[in-house]
Amino acid sequence: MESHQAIETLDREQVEQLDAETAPLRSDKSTGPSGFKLVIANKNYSSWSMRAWVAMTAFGIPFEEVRIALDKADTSAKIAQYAKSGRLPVLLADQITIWDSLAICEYLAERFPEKAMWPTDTTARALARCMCAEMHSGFGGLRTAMPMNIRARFPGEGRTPEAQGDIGRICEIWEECLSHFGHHDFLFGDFSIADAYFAPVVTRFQTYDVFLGAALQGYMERVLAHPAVLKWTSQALAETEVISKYEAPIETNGKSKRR
Ligand SMILES: N[C@@H](CCC(=O)N[C@@H](CS)C(=O)NCC(=O)O)C(=O)O
Repeated sequence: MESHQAIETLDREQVEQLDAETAPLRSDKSTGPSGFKLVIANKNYSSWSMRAWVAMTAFGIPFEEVRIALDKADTSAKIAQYAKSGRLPVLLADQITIWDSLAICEYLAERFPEKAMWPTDTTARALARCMCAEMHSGFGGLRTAMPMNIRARFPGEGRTPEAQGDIGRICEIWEECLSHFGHHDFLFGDFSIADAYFAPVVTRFQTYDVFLGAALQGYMERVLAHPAVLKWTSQALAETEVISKYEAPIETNGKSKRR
């Protein structure tokens, strides 16, 4: 066959070129017996790490965990051993490096279709993807004024107009999902990637004492009580590193109290 011949006739130079071209996608790092190594940052502070970790844990996907503390002299060098993006989480799997939380979730959902990590209903799945995409690229007001800090309690702080706008939008989409699909359980009924994606928002609302009304408080309590979330948050509480820029929230007048 033509394609077979094409492979056979690749000379050494072409193989080397192909190797070089695909190098950024491959990983030489061992993934251990589970086949997956998830590299994360501090459990107290890293919301993006939490999303991937909670999704893998909630769906019973075994993985080896590597934790790199943020804000240290050697943080960038340590992250660079795994990802050129300089950001965590990173999943090492099947000889490739996946360096983004949403791509990690999508990859795992494809690898394990029987686990139904996304809602099984087409409409619900489309909405779940929209919500995760909106979280992934939006809610900058909330992320800036109310950084994740599971250990801390800053009641009433961080309420900039932008954060308030984001809180309103989050309430709107949670209410819509819970009433149409969630039936007072998780956003789309069973726990899905969408709930893993909003779990760090739930911890923020706890940290900053954002009250959303009885129905949404119930949803937040169910997320916080989910075994995967509980495991992450209890391990976050046991961490001792302090990152000062996440320890002093922004005042409502927009001025930063951060050191
Ligand atoms: N869009 C990325 C964002 C990842 C990200 O910003 N990660 C932060 C930690 S939560 C990070 O690695 N920061 C590196 C640093 O602060 O040195 C994803 O979804 O994975």
